[in-house]
Amino acid sequence: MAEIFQNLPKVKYEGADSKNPLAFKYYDPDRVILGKTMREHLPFAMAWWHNLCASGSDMFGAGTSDKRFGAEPGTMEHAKAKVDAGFEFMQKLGIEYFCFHDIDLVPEAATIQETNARLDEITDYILEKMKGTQIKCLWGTANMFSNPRFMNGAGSSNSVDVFCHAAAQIKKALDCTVKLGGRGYVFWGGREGYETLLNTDVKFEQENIAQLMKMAVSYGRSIGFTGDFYIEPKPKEPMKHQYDFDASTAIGFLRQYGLDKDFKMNIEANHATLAGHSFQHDLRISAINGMLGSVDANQGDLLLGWDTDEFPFDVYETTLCMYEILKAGGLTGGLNFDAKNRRPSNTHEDMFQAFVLGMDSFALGLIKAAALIEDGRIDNFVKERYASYEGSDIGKKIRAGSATLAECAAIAAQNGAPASPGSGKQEYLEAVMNQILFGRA
Ligand code: XLS
Ligand code: NI
Ligand code: NI
Repeated sequence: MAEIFQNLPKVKYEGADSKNPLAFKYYDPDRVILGKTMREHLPFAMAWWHNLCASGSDMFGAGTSDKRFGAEPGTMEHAKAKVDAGFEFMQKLGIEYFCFHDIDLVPEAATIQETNARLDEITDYILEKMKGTQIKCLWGTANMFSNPRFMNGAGSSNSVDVFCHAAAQIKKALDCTVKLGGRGYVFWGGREGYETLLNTDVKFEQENIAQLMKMAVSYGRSIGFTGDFYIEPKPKEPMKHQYDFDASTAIGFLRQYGLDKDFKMNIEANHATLAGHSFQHDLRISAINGMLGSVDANQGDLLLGWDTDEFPFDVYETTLCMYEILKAGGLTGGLNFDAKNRRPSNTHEDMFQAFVLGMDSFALGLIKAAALIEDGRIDNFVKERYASYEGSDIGKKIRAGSATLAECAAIAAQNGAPASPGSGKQEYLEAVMNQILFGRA
């Protein structure tokens, strides 16, 4: 097999003093942090679509980067060349997982039967490639948003024919995910939303999405899929409003339709910020509901109102993300770089450097999150902040759910005006964070 990324070496850990642009400064896979190796804490994944398919085109201009990998786009030779490129790339970076949409793997054909035959061929090829490597599938999904048939949605489409087409794609994407040993299966509701309520029956659409998910669970379990299904919340883009707005909304939806045992959240940083939340917020909401499954590890630009899918660079964000993940006891999924190079970063070397940046940002985040936890000042402050509950009989009763309004009112009358609830000390805590992040300057 000819090397595709010639002159791009296997990326190794060289430590924080290295100035080698193709070396890790912080990601040292065998380093143990809080009892587990970095490799175990950070199950990094490559997104097939951004890394192997997207060429940097946007609505103002054509692609800038060459993703032909020696073959003609739109052919099965190209589909295989992408597999070759992807596996070489993952091995050179030490990435152990990949994520895919059905039509990232093969060009869609005129009929479902033909597309499915192509998917059979490519998944055989991928399985063969996986042998003798550490590389595994993190999750699969069906692209139910690019083809014009999905202009009004997939599960939420007004057309039953489109609904059935979506079901067919999910069925096959589940087959492929199971065949490749995927840990999870994702529903990102690309066009499951609306442009105007004037033409939309929201209840009808949401019920249909739930039905489609139920069918997916029942089919997935019948073919031996034991992993988690994930909803990936996003508030808008491409639709004006998307039903899986944020983690809270998606969790409520799953509970309403009895899907919460089979589903968890796949939280994407840039989607959380589009919803007006921080990344940490949606991670926390998922975690406290027992639904933190996987993460789409990217970063948005707060000056832009869309999903810019940048490689993570902000170490405050990666630290707070890893803090939430550590506190939740880890991920059952992984950290998928649903991220793309900026359009002018258009060389193959840039693809490597983007992953070096992303992996190092998360490695640094992990190191710093562990330090925040070991330092204990923040956790202790939070514990102390609520201590009046543990420290009083009425507080214990409220926590246990056995207090009444009358009892609380009697205590309020007896105690008189409450003392100050105490300072929130935000600035102090932010200073602690800076001290942990930057240490000796
Ligand atoms: C788009 C989403 C998408 C999902 C997979 O904004 O992030 O890429 O991760 O369909
Ligand atoms: Ni995503
Ligand atoms: Ni996204």
